[in-house]
Amino acid sequence: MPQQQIIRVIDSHTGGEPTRVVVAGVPDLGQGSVAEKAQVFREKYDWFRSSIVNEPRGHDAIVGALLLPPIDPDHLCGVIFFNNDSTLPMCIHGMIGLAETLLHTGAITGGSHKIETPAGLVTFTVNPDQTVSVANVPCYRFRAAVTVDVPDYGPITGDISWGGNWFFLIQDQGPVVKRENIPALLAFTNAVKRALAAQGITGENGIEIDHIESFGPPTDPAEADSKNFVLCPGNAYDRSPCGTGTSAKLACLFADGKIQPGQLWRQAGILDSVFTGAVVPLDDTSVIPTVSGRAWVTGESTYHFAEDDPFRHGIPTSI
Ligand code: PYC
Repeated sequence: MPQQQIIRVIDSHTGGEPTRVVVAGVPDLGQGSVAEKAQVFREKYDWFRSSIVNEPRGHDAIVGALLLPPIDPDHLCGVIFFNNDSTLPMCIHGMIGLAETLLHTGAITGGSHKIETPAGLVTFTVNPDQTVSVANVPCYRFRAAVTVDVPDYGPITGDISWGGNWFFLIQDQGPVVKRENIPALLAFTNAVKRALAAQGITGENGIEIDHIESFGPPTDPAEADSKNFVLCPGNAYDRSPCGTGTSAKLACLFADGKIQPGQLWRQAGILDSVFTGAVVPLDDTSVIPTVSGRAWVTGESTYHFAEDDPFRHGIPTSI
């Protein structure tokens, strides 16, 4: 990396799930679309990704966000989300964290803003109660009631849905969705993910299903309609209810006629933090979900890269 490059980040969490926005020192990713820039980032700057989110500066749950200039001047910015594994097409907890970060720096004072992501254009809106609502990309259920044989668990049936990432959604199967069961839920969802890959069950166009979402009853039905546990790529679990996972769920609920346009769904995560969501139908197959939650800024850092630090570019997750 260039000697003088200063990398500055701002940390936040959304419902318990951390976001680290890189506000200075973003590498030059060329002139392409955000999806093309994400490709350049994966091919040429994996050391940068690892430096930001992996230990010793980070940990498995952190989602990083690269702030990019917008391609369309009517949009606020572009963003590439990334984690301990690679880049993510979209991330709603991260988008809420980004909005809170931009409020914190004074880059915005409120309002609605269009943001370019590899998955497409999304809009966030800062609400008077300090929550942020994210109108997501079009989401849809790809396949319903798909059964996969999971070694040690038996047949497990779920829906495959696009919520900005690919999800396999499982209802009331496997370990009970509660905090004490996190190790058991990690083992179960990893086994499902491996079985899907081994049995060739994918998202549309053969794309890997890299998020597994297990649902059960909420801890308190007065607070939420459902509780989830979400396995993300890189063997991390989402501390929040996962906004793209909530979008995938909303697409399934709508396809099943279980929610109507505009009807509020309250999705709790494994820590019982809640995202609310609703859909607007787009066409026969897809909906635009809007998901709302709250983020808090937790810190700001300037990173140092000593030449003789063997772990200046992070410790790869596979170690
Ligand atoms: O909130 O969409 C989300 C998300 C994806 C991965 C982690 N969080």
